[in-house]
Amino acid sequence: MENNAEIIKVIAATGREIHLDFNYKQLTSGHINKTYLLTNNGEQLVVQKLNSKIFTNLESISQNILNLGNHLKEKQFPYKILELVSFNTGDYLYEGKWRIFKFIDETQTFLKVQSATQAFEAAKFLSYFHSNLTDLALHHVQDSLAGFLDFEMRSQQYQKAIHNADTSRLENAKNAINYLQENHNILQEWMALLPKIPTRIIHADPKISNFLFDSKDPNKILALIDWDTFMLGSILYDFGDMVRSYTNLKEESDPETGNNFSLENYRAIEKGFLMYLKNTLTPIEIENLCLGAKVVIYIQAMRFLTDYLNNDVYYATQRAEQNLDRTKNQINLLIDLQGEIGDNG
Ligand code: GN1
Ligand code: MG
Repeated sequence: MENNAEIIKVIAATGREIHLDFNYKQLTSGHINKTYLLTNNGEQLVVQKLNSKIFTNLESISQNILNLGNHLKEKQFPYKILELVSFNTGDYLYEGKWRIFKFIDETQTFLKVQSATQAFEAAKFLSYFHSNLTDLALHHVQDSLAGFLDFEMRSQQYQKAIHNADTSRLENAKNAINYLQENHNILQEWMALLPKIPTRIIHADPKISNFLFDSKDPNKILALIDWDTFMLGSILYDFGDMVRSYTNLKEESDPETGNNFSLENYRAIEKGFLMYLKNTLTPIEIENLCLGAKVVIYIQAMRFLTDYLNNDVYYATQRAEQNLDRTKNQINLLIDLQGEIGDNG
């Protein structure tokens, strides 16, 4: 938790006076940035201290948020759009790492999908969101996180982590390491597919906790948030990350096996995602939705395991072994997905 004085300084830097009702609490669902919900003078704001070691292109990220927001406003996008608050300097960043958004009121979020209907609604929303971006030229989106979609590089970082890991962590991770080795073909198939699929603007983090639902209706979405990873890449990544998040019947840190994957939710995501994109996606993209799902889960398992082997330097953890448990959770999901869908999607 940052100290009071620091947060007061950030609010003061927008020209706001601190009022009697000033208070804030930390929101903990993000793994990388620190996020606070703050009240002051009857106004609610989302204040974030960004992890500038991980997000090194913060200026580009602000620019992406502004460009996308303006584009969606021009198109009269009928949902809430993220709105940055500027500082006295006219910038959207303070001391290079603090950022403020207007709060979107009367909403709720979920860490785990509640039903196939909810999975369908989120996928349909993302489909509609994407259909509103097809006429935005690619150059309006700058690289938000270098190497994020470079899976060869992720593989190399993982090999390096294995090489440098403590013997005890290596021993604990033995089964996970073997599983990733045995399923390396998923990554190879993806690398072979990549040159055949188009580059598009993608969100790159459409997990369920990044949707704001109506506080009174768990199936009504008011906004898609977390625009930090907008980048150019394959739309199959977004499809895959939805599957990773909405078919998982366990929370992301739960390592238990048994009933990990919902085929019903998978079908709901397919249906929702194609709703507004059926005529936009190429046949090769449509044929490879399932490979997108498998590779995103595979890579996420590898990313959590890399961080575990590196002694937890990337993802925030609340307990020891959490990154290993996250890895197991992704692997259990992938095993069940492959068991139920096989190679054909
Ligand atoms: C991270 O920070 P957060 O919770 O928005 C990560 C995503 C992962 C996700 C797993 C920049 O997202 O790629 O899918 O955790 N973001 C980054 O929950 O690495
Ligand atoms: Mg994110």
